[in-house]
Amino acid sequence: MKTHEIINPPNLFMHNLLIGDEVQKSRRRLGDLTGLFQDHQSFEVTSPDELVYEVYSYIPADEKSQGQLNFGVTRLYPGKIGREYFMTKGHFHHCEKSTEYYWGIEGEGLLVLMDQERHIRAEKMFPGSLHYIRAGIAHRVVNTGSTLLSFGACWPSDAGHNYDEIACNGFSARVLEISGIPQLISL
Ligand code: PAN
Ligand code: ZN
Repeated sequence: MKTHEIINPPNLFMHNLLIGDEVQKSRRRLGDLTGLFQDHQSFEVTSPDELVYEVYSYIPADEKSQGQLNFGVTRLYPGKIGREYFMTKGHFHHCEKSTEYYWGIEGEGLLVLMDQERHIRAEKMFPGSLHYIRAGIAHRVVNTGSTLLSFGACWPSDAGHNYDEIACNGFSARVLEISGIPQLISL
């Protein structure tokens, strides 16, 4: 009979947060999101220091290695610039074959998805919602609620993030509050 070692995994995922020395953190403040929102006048009169979202990532493998996965939690704060809700920058993946899972943890929002022909659709996010982001689809999350929206993500280590396409051409629709309701409006 052989006794095998039983190992403690890293307990990084505590209370729906990623915590620990191995976790990478990034913050996006309004000042980092110039040009993202439609209403430039409202943007100019809001403090550039206002925190829009934080990303906590566990990246165990080199970004060039295939078959590996990253894990992250994004915390997107409530707010609006004019009628447009706070949102993530959004991106395509550099590797066009890469897929990704998102899942809702806390709060409410919309996951906006756009293909390479700029066809757009959105899925509601809520605690327990599961979103399979298919290959070649740009993805952005919008907080349409009045509380923190937190969601998890799992993506291939070699996916890469292509922000340039969205920075140049944006998404083909925006989520705006119209008559008190979040609506996905084509431009
Ligand atoms: C997520 C996103 C995260 C922040 O981890 O990177 O929610 O959104 P932006 O990267 O668009 O600013 C993911 O989709 N990773 O691939
Ligand atoms: Zn992604």
